[in-house]
Amino acid sequence: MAEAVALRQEGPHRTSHAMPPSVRNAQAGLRTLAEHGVVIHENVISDEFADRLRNRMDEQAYMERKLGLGNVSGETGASAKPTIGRDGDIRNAQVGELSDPIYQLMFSLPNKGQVFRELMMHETLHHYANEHLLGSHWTVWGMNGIITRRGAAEQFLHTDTSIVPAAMLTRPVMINCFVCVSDFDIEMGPTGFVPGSHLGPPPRNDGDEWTSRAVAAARKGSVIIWDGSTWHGQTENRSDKARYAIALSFCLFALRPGENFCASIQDDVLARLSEDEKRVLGFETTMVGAMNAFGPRNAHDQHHGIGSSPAFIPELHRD
Ligand SMILES: O=C(O)CCC(=O)C(=O)O
Ligand SMILES: [Fe+2]
Repeated sequence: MAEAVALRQEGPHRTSHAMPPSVRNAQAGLRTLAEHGVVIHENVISDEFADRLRNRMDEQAYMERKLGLGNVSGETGASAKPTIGRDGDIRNAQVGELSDPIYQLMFSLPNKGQVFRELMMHETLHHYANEHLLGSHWTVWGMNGIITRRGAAEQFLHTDTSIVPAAMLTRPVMINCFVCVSDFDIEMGPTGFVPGSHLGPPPRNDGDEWTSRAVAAARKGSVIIWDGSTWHGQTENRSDKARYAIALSFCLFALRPGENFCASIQDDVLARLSEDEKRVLGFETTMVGAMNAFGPRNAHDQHHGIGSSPAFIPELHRD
């Protein structure tokens, strides 16, 4: 047992040979994604944009720790066990915990800065969602920031669609656009993949969660795009450089998004969202197929779907 743990931390499951070739245009990227379930699209965002994202991540991460609100962990963060639906032993930072953690996760980035909302609206990423999800109406599933440093361990392989019954996974339902805000050197714990696994069943977690994985080494500004059903997991960070990533994923509108933005967008953020941003976050209401109707919670509430009446209509009586 001790030996197995040591082996995992060494990362015996890595191979850098089997990733499909990287691309620089979406047409090639979509073909690769359909065939292999994963593709690296280089140079999607500029260095300047990546640096703005990184600065905002750094400040937000620092303040979340300072206030005791940060989700941090030691080396087993997001790797502790192959328990579907849980993130390992992630805990809240102690108030004033200012040292750089091995692993920090920030949920709900659309609530945490304009620069994240700018990324959320990126045309190339929307193009991938439109095409890979076969033209179906989609919404943001989640948008999280992940920072790993030396010591972050290899994560069990998993799929992001484990919430969807496997029998329903007969076509793409989710796409993850994993934005490399820093370089993803081979030693920095880039995400590892089992190419082609999106076409087969999910892991059984009987040991197959440690199947050999191809490592997606990438440059800052690249986006690693995968089908939600592709087996993947972070590899160990054995470098002195921090790995910064933003996981921006989109799912069919017919699924309930992981971060339920219609419920969780903060009031002052909602007041500043454009109609397009609201649409992408799932606030659109349409009578054709996807009702998603929800009205205001009181006469002055702005928290309601767009595209239908914002009237506040409580239970009414004649007298
Ligand atoms: O941090 C990583 O490399 C993988 C993260 C992940 O599994 C995800 O965002 O779904
Ligand atoms: Fe994942």
